[in-house]
Amino acid sequence: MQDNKIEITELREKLDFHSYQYYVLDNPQISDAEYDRLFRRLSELEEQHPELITADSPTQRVGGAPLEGFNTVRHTVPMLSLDNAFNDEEMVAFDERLKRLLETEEEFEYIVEPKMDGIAVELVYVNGQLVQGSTRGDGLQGEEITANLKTIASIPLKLRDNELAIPSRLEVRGEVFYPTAAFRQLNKDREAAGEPTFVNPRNSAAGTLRQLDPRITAKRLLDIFIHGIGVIEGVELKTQSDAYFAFQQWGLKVNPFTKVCAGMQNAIAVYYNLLEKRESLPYEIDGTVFKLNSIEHQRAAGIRSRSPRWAIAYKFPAQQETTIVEEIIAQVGRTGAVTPVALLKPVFVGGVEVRRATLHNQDEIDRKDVRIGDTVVVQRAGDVIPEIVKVVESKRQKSAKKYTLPRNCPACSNPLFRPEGEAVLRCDNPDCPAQLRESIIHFASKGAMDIDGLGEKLVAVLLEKKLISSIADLYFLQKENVAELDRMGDKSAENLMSAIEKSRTAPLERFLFALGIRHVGEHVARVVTQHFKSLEKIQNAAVEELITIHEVGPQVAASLTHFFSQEKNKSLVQKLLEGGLAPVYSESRIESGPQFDGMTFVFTGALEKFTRKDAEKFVTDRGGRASSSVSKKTSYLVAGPGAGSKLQKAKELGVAVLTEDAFLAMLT
Ligand code: I6G
Repeated sequence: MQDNKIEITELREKLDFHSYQYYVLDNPQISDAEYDRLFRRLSELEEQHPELITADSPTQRVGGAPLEGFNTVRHTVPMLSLDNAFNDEEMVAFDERLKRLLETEEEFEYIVEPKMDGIAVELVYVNGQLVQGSTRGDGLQGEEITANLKTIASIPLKLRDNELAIPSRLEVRGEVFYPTAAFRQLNKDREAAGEPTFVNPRNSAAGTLRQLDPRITAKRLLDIFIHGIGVIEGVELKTQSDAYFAFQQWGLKVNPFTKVCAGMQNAIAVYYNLLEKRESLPYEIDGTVFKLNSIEHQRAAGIRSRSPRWAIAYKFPAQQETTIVEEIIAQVGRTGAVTPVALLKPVFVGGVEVRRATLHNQDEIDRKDVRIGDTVVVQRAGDVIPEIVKVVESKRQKSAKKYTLPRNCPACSNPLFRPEGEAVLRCDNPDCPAQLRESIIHFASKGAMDIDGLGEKLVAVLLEKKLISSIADLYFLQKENVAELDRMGDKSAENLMSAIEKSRTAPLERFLFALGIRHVGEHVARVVTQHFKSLEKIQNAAVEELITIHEVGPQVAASLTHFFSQEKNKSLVQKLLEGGLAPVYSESRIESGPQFDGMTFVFTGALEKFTRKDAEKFVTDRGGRASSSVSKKTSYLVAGPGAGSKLQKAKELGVAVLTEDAFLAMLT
């Protein structure tokens, strides 16, 4: 019995430690399998000795039977909300207001952190034990959701005992959120099961926390960041950053991007830095939160009725807005895919004007029931084409008109077809003028041949005036003819001619991408080029050899060989070469300093010291390979803050993990 008790205690300590390493520090020390083995052993022992089960045992995260409903609990100290600011001027005004209030001209220290788009909750620890968890509710009272919160692995059931004393009572506030990858998987699973999907991670986090059956909550991989104190007894803290340090000591998870800044201008710089990182974070944030760092200053500033005077949310531009669908058109892409596109009443989304949004295909139009004239919610994220999230049904007018894709290509009238297993309609006319126009636009675009000044409009004019009728004709254009076009003139024509001239010696990988071969994006073009090193070899490559290249699968291989086997494409390449196009394979090899031949690097997390593209170039310039996935062949994983599953996999496989600084040190 005594032995069992000792083993149980040891197992709980081990599991707590590894759970903390994995879920709070994002720094797993053992494999999932090893963790499961320890967990099973503990469950087994507790089953044999139920009298030894304690409320804070790791086995007790997933509670028993479903609840009937939630009790209401009163927060000891009201949970306030935050005022919002939307531009730098408002932030400066906030800073000036505080200086006046506290009668000082000295710069304040601010603590800045991402504002999670999640659900506010409170956790109550008594003598280190989690005794209660609740939602914010109306700020004064919320719903008691302890059983659900206990299922969140990054919430400690008992505070970690470190050098720092454990407060006799601690009430902390935080934001529960759904990590983006887990959210996508959840929706995928729900769709497969025929269940309604969630609109966004925030809604799914809210729905999950309100589950009456904690076993369902446990299956959803929610996470939390702690950011505030309601009550603390027995420990004195001087600054907000001291509080965050203490949270971490006690095993509570704090956002790793939190920064202490001297003065408002430095704090604003952190806002812009996080705005840039927004897309690469593994969760959604909708702004940043600025707080006075000094707790004495916080006390002196005080609170209004619902919000503190010493904190403010500096919101990011919204990534969703509502607007009206003015028209739906069928757009023919360069590969012949016919996509419905909604033409929208122009609206600013996330600081960028949006006029069109993709509707993907007819199934999508039908599923979302989007009609011409509807008010819709549009969303944009990073470089992705804006899309329609949903229709605002309450605003639907009687005049709203349904839309069905045409049976014939809108550009060439060729009958459209839907390949088996695909959702899109296609035009397979090799001479379709829309496909030609789109391929030329793609050819000239930035990531491809980067022909400055040759955009959509000019391509359309050149085609219309019959100055070109294929991609290759670009290299036979005469300056005089271009200069005669409306709104061109001598100077613009000269600029275009020199941009075309420059593109004659574009890197081979960009030329391969510019050809617009299906499934050959920038990354694939790069790995294929690095393997073959010459256009001729790529043209003659066999499927068998192509599939030996890491990251080239049968689909890509088939697409490449098919493209270069077509007479039409062979003569296109031939004519391009005759027009003086001479794509160059340059290893752009840096021969001095460290060399990475035979090594593969993977970059993950939100890199702070360099962009992913630059990092990959550092590696390839020195003979190494940059890959997007971790495998046994990976030499190094370079992990920035917020690294998740790739870091975990690297640890499991024993792949060396580098910080950004360690990677930079390798280059010198
Ligand atoms: O709603 C909130 C989100 C994040 C907050 C907050 C926060 O700090 C990072 N902090 C305070 C003080 C309040 N609400 C009231």
